[in-house]
Amino acid sequence: MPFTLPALPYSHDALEPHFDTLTMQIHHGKHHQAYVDNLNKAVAETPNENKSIEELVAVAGSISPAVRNNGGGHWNHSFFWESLAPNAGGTPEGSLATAIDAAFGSFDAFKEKFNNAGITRFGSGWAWLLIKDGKLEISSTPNQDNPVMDVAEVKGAPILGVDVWEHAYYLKYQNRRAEYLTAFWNLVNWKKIAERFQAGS
Ligand code: MN3
Repeated sequence: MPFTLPALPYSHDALEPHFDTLTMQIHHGKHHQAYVDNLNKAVAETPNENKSIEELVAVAGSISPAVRNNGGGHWNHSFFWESLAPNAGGTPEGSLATAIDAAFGSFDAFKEKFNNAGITRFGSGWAWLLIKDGKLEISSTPNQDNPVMDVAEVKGAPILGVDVWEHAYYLKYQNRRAEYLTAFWNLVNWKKIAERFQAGS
């Protein structure tokens, strides 16, 4: 079994009250685990079982729907957990703050556009902040697609993403996706996002 569920970089109750403990336990321990398990099944005894998750996701559209959906699910959730932290939120600093202002006008304008990408994604998917051609852009993807996939409409290097599947928020926020997104900003680990920005720009 080449892929395993990564441990969260904090405890399941660490993101309270914004993301509740039960949602985190099920989201990480059941949903993410299922993507890992189904990805392992999809690559078993194929030439893809020795590839890294990055290699698989880059060509996901040409392998199989199972690898696209479950490989995307594994990549996206691993990225998402690392994007969050307890006692986080606030605003970015330094060159990332400057780049956000340059691309979107202000931090508040950026947040509004990012929230809108999440709110208007019909059904299940993700909203992203990514580096494309040296500039910051916002996009959204359906299902478990992401900007590093060959099938993405907007391709680039993501530095922040948010899961807008109902399983990410339904227990606490029911149908109120906008409230979940408001809570999300209290958890964004801007130190990690800035590291990704430095690495990708
Ligand atoms: Mn999810």
